[in-house]
Amino acid sequence: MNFAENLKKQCGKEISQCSNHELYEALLALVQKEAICRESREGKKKIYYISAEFLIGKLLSNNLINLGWYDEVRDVLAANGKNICEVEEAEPEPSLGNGGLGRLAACFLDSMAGLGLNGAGIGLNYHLGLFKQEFKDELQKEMPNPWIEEKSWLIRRDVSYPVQFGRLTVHSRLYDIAVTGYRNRTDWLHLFDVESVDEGIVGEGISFDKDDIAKNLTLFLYPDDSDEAGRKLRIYQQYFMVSNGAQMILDECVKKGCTLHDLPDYAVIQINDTHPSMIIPELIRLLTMRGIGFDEAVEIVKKTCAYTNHTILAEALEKWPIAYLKEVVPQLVPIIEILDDRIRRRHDKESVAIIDREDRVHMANMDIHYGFSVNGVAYLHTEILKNTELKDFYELYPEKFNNKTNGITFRRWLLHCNHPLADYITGKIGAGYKKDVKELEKIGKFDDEASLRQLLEIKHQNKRMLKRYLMETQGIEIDENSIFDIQIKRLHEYKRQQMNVLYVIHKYLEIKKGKLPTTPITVIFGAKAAPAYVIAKDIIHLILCLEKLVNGDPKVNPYLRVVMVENYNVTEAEKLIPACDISEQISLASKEASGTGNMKFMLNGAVTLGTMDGANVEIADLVGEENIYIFGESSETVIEHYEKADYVSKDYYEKNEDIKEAVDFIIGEELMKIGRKENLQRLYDELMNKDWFMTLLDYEDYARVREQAYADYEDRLGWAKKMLVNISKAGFFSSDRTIEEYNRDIWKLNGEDSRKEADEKIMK
Ligand code: 26Q
Repeated sequence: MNFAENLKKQCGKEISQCSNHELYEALLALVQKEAICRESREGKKKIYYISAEFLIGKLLSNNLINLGWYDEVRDVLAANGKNICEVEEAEPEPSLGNGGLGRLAACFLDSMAGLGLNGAGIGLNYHLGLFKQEFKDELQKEMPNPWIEEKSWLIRRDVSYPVQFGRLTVHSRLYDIAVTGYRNRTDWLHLFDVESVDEGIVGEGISFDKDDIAKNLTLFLYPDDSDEAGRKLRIYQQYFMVSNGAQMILDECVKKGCTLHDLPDYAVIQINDTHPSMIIPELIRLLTMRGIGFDEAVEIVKKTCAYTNHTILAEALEKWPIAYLKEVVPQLVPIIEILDDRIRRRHDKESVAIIDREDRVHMANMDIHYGFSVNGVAYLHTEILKNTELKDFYELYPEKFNNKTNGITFRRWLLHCNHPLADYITGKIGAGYKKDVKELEKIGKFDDEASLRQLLEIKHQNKRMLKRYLMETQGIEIDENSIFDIQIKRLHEYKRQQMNVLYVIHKYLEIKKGKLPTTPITVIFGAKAAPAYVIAKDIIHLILCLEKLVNGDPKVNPYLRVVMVENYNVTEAEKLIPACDISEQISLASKEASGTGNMKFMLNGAVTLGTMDGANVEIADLVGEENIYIFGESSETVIEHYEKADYVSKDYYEKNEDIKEAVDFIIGEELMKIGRKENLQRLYDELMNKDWFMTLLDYEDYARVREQAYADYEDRLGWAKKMLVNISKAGFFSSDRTIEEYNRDIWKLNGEDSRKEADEKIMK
């Protein structure tokens, strides 16, 4: 039976008679059936990637690409008067992550499956996900984001474990999502859930009873942790995840013949930041319960667990009061105390202790002592960990430290999200780059005028598509002939959206004075702020007020527009990134561990405007200084400012007239008429009196370099050449490369374990 007939049978009626949602569900069923047929055979050793977040995005198209079905499905739908893009729209986006860390986990699963590694993801099935962002009165409102429909990618399994919290025991339920490998076998994402979850306890917005654990455990991702009940709930979630994960891992290994003494030959566990760190004491506990001596259990765990650090922000490193742990997971406390005691006997530096003098457990410290590998996520990040942030640990265990520069899956971030560019590349260099990204570099040779003009035309086409999308979904009007200057990422002061805003204010004032940009500019933001992060929400308020002011001013809006997209998520990113000209990566040097949006933009032919931070450093290295716009102080200088505590933002305000004008504008008449005094004044005060992330330090250089980028844009062919170099050098940032490095240096699954060769034969 051919595909069209198959689909028709699945639908139970003519394809042309189906709604887009019916077609989505029918395709889901067909894909799921095929994915199950391609389930991996178990090899001996397996990598378990455990993470509180998997920001997987919509799955239909991605799976169609990985199965090699995409073109056929598109054509069958088209032949029946249906548009595959509209069918894609019918799928709800799972919102199982906050940002970079969760999206990275999703890219890694795609690459693991694509490379045929014997691996799985372990996480939680949050019913309402991360909140949905709505704008009302120029403010962010948080709403629940129910994403699980009756028919979904979740497959309910017959697997359940007891998880004990103090006096309360909860029974889990496992749901699996198939991770289809590109032209390869299927791996699984295991998401644990509790059946007693009750969406009915959600009140206004995202408020709910934080104490009713059986009903709220897997309701939301990271509920507000501004109060004690919220923080405790986070510990409940973390322990629920790791206890289920650990029980499942041990069961799977035993089934394969593992005696538990030889666990490291069967399992390697990658701990994604400290959120799953309790798996260390939990595994020790479970091993001792199964008859292994404590000392040996510790040694086994040490050889099984590896830790990835994603942040250098001290405030983001998890430190749990031991009193909370005593309440939620009393069974782990004696184990953690022994682990701490052993470290204290061997080392007297307070900085490497697990339990500090204030009785807080430093999760990262436990990972470093009791895991065999510690990695950062970009070259600079790992260097800062070794030389500054984790220096005392690096001195103890230099052999544990290694760098794994992040990557992105090209299946989603090029083949799926940018068909015109992918087709163009295939037309020039063939399809080989889809499996072996090293071949992408070949596109760099096509720098003749005709080819460059084609590249510009593709960008223009993507800009038109974004224009249409924003009009249809948010009623926002933009000019496709303007420069698209985009900053999309979580809202955080260190990422410095506020610096971008100051520049926008400056431009607005210039235009008002009659100094007009040669090409109009559209500045696009997309960002969610944590519900309890007051200043971040003030920055959103400022952006929304500015959007209203600028776009509503007929003297200004032909030259400048500001757009804040609502509810920025993976789906929005897929529309925004292919249309971007200038990619804003402007974090304070030393603060952004890596960034992965920067890689997605580069791959799609945007030019980076950024600081020497995170993976920007590696991007700059690869493309050369003429193909990137770098500004700002170096990480060394920034770190020195922190050490000496000598940065005074007011000095910069007073020295520079443009800064003064832009900062004052925040509490000036025009914005006050639109916005709320309380929020704008608070943000102004923050910038003037604190500015912890040194916005004003870099502003002058930022504005200068941004002007330079706009000036260079006027030479369209010169610009297209920069785009081309960026695309051609992006191969390094494939997550396939990253995963190969993880496997080579940390996981060490051999060909036999990962079934790679055998499976490659099958999949041909
Ligand atoms: C911690 C304690 C309490 C509540 C929440 C948290 C929490 C939640 C999420 C802490 C951190 C996160 C997420 C961090 C994250 O996304 N980090 C990003 O990881 C990317 C992948 O490595 C990097 O590219 C980014 O630079 C880094 O910011």
